[in-house]
Amino acid sequence: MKSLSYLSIVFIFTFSACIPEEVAVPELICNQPDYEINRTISEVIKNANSVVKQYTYDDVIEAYVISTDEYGNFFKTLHLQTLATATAPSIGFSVPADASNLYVDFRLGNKVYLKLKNQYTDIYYGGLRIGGIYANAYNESSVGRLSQNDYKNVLHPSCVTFTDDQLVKKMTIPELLKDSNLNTLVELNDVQFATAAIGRHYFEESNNVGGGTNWYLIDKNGNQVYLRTSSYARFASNLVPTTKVKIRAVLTKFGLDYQLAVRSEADIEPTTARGMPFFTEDFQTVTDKSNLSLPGWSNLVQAGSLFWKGAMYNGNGCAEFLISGTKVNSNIAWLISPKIDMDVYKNEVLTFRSAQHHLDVDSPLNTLEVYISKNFDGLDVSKATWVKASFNVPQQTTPWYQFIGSGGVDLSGYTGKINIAFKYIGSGKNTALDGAFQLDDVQIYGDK
Ligand SMILES: [Ca+2]
Repeated sequence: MKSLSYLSIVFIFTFSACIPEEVAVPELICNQPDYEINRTISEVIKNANSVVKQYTYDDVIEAYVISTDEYGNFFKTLHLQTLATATAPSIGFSVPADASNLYVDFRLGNKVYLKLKNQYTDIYYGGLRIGGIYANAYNESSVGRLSQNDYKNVLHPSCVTFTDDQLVKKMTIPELLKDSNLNTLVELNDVQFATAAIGRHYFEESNNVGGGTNWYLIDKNGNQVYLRTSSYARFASNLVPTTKVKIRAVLTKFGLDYQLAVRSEADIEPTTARGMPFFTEDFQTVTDKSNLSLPGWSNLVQAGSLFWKGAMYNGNGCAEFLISGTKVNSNIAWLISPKIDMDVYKNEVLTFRSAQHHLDVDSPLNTLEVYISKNFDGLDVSKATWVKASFNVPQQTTPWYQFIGSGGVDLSGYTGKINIAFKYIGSGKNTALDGAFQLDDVQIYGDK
């Protein structure tokens, strides 16, 4: 993918609406002034925090434009980043500005100077914002849009433009999900839209979360990240690709959710045929806070009296083991899948996602374990032979409620019918061992 050159942008903007034929474009001369840089973005970030603050020094920084409002998926916000060096990854930030068609002056890849004096900074969901000031109805202040009169005094385009290829960072989903990547241009390869998105549009009114739709992109290890598309995106009503894709996007965050936003549909490049799970459970039919009861699944207590429950968080259903009520020494409960036939596909790989909250220590006495059995009778866990599988267990340092991919659990050695068990271990009495675990998106992929 190539960013548009200055010439072609001016050409499209000026002529394409009315004249379809090619028109000779006069050569354009760039004569933007250069400013002396005396501050780095990392220095600005170091001095910013969640409380909005006015910037009092006469400082100038430089950064490169990585977002565009040309295709409607970005609106009144510019995302900019530094150029990565051999020792320092790129650092990004956002600048809200009360202006439409920002792309005309601030083209993709364009180096922009920012004059910081008297502007405001804050850290919002982990990302630096530079802009004006905004006070809400409760008189709480935060960074707001630069005014229409102001933004051109703060943001100064230069004559230097880099390509996408010079600015983008290729990474995997686990590498991606960090605040330090916010507002930078990233590329994910070998990912696909989650099953729930197939046959659906980028934006759907039935899945409208604050003016946009979030669909999960998933990798072969069960890692997921949202792709967010605004209802105003020009491609909002197109269907999402059914293949695997290579995707370039800007990483943003809302609350706990990392969200990728593409500049245009061209950022989503179809690659190879998608992997199709032959077994999936997304827990969307669970009832919040009720003992889990799904067709074919077993929910069995080995110690204590608590079962796995259904949980709903912001519309996402998952399985959860949460210690509440009776405070017994040991809580152990097994959530066991239906029988899965391993003779239909080859090269089977299990993936799922799990999260923790209120976990105080990384201990075998408060954890989630996964087992596979070929001889579970559906009733008695102790009579079956269980083989433990290793996966990425959420750690105490994993942010609460943040689902992480399990990694691929190789099931290719199994034949016949198997059950997969998710075993919770914890203590209601020892409050150091009463952390909760959540489970979602159990999938098994295989080749025919
Ligand atoms: Ca779910």
